[in-house]
Amino acid sequence: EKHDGNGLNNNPNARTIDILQKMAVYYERTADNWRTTAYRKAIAALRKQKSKICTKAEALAIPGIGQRLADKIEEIVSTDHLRRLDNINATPEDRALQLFLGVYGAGFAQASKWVAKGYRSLEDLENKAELTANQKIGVERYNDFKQRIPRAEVALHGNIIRAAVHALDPDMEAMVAGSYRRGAADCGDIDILITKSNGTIEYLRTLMIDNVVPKLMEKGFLKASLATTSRGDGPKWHGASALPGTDLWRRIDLLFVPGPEIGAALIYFTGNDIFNRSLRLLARKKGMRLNQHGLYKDVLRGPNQVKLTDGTLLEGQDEKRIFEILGVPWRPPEHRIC
Ligand code: DCP
Ligand code: MG
Ligand code: MN
Repeated sequence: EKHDGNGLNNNPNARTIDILQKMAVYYERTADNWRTTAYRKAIAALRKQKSKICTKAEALAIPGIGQRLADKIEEIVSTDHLRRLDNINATPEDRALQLFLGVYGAGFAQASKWVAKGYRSLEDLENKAELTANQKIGVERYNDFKQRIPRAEVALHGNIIRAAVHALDPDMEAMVAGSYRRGAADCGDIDILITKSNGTIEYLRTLMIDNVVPKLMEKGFLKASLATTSRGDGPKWHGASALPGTDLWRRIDLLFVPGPEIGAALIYFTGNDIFNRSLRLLARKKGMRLNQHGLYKDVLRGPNQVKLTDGTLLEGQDEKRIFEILGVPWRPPEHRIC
């Protein structure tokens, strides 16, 4: 049975969750991490409830829901509405800010600048603003990128990438991760892991960036390259793709992973992000460290928990084994929603 990737099937609190979700999205966009986390924790807790939570007292009895959230839950249930959500869209400036925050690559700072310059619409941005190449794409394809991608279509994009990758190297693998792997009925973007059991990151990257990506651009499947990063999270390519015969652009992310790291990378790229955070925190509490490359022990930390050494690799390849070593019961991707 497929769900929305966020565990919302016939949930008695679906309406409440829907409104809290909108608040969470708002806070996420305004980079209010503290509130975003509080809302998402409350949403996760509500999802687990078997009955409808109607009063503040009922809400407060649930771990992970505090006073303010409990007030809001009661307001939503009793009025079928949340006034705070209306306020977010109260003025033309607010509405413009919300609109601009949806432009790919535009953060809060950029969106605020556009508002301050007096821009109020996408047309304003197109006609008056000085846009970077990526921002131009973000504006032109605003309505495309905003749309959810049906699960079946995500699979088709995955198949095209996989076929292209196999044509060059039959030992290279392409796996669809992200919300798709969590079983979502529709996804915000397409997340694909590219790996080879004995392939280095450099090998994978070169093959993809110098061969597969240009070829798929030429074929017209890939539409634009939006970002390539190689630091921090590891080599990643962000771009856009569209199925043959359509002009609906989708956001697609490719992550390159050497074989020995595939288990840790699968955990990372399957998410969700909150689940990842809690798993990493748990590892830390047990004196280990989990990142997208592997699970490590004997990580020396100095004052303020600053990491002094990388530690010894315990496991990177086997996803299940990482759960085992952490002492966490195996959680299939569909249940990795926090
Ligand atoms: N990820 C993470 N921390 C972040 C961003 C992402 O751990 N700050 C990981 C977990 C995500 C995965 O990367 O599940 C893919 O990121 P997406 O932003 O594509 O998120 P999802 O695929 O989970 O959801 P969506 O359907 O919105 O794309
Ligand atoms: Mg995704
Ligand atoms: Mn993504």
